[in-house]
Amino acid sequence: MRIDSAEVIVTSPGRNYVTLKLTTDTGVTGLGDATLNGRELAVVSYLRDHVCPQLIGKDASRITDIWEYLYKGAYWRRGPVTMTAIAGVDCALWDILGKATGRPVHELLGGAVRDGVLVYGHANGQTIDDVLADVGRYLEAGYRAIRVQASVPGLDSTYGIHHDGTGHTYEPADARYPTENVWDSAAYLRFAPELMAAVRAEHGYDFHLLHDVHHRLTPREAARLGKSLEPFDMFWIEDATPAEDQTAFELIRAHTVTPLAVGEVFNSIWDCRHLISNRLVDYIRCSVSHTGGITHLRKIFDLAALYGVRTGSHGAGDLSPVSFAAALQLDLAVPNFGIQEYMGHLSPAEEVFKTAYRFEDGYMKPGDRPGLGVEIDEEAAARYAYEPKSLPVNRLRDGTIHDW
Ligand code: GCO
Ligand code: MG
Repeated sequence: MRIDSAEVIVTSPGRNYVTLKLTTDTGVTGLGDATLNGRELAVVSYLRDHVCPQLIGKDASRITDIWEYLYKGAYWRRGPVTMTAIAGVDCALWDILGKATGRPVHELLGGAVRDGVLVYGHANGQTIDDVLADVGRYLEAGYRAIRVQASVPGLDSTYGIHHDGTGHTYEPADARYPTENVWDSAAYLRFAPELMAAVRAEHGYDFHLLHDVHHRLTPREAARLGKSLEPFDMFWIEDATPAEDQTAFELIRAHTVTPLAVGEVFNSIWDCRHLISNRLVDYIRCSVSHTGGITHLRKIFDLAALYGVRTGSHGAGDLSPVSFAAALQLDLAVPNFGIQEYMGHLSPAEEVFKTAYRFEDGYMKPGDRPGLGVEIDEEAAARYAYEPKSLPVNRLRDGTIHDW
């Protein structure tokens, strides 16, 4: 079973998605998500110009060998562009192996160790009342875990607060030049406990409550946040501080028992090793698409298992349904699974990507289609042309660029 063609499909059904499609000489096709939000075309070039030509003629069932070939063979290792490109190839190869053997990928990974994948949805709003109503909608829909974000009073706009009435939230998809948000950590630190208190007072404690800080605090501020949220029994606080400064987590850990999650911007096991082996985080949030695919993410999850760290993969709307399907296959098969983010996709994406997974009673079931369980409608994909989009930039009140 040799790789006969390798095509990169760029489509923008609501968000920009980059999909690698591999086809074998036996006519089996495999899909992998290679979307690097806001920097999509860098991966398109990496694949089209450098990787795709080298794949032709290779034995598609030698997944690990191809992974090593692309990682070690390029000389330049790691980094989001490289690891997203490799992820696209890796997931497409697992998809092919599944289809060729007639098995869903989780069976090839050792089989399901649970019946469904616990997912969390995104509730948010401009005011606490809006948030309370949104949390109510998620509970009504059967969610057992909910991430809660709200606009910080006194700030004109807060990243990630947007509700289009579909029950899903999406990050702003702006044009080439990013919008600029103003941030104030002191205002946020005063507000966050008030928000979580209101959520627990209104909806009780019988569901998991999560919150994302988007890397905005100093270690000391993050410690204070964790401590102030302890009464609200958080499932986690995510990305409390910029994660490249890894010893910072020692300070946070020393002051709070609120669980910590990190890793959506990581791209290899080397980014995770210190935090995991020193037990500085509770959940590792790497995604299949930005961390070298199923093959590499499995290694990260196995390392995490040694230290009692659980998984909590990134699953924002800027990861395509192909990525989400791949995440579910792995989530189902790893013993130390914790939770999976599920932001959902805008309806045009459902025209382009035909998925088999379904939400049931708080859990996601990947279904038993062979491979990853996703097909792409290329005609539909062609109707949604690529448009450059950027995430917003974050500045302090005095104009200083801030972390996010
Ligand atoms: C999350 C993420 C998103 C990111 C987005 C950036 O936890 O879902 O933090 O909100 O901002 O994926 O591309
Ligand atoms: Mg996040």
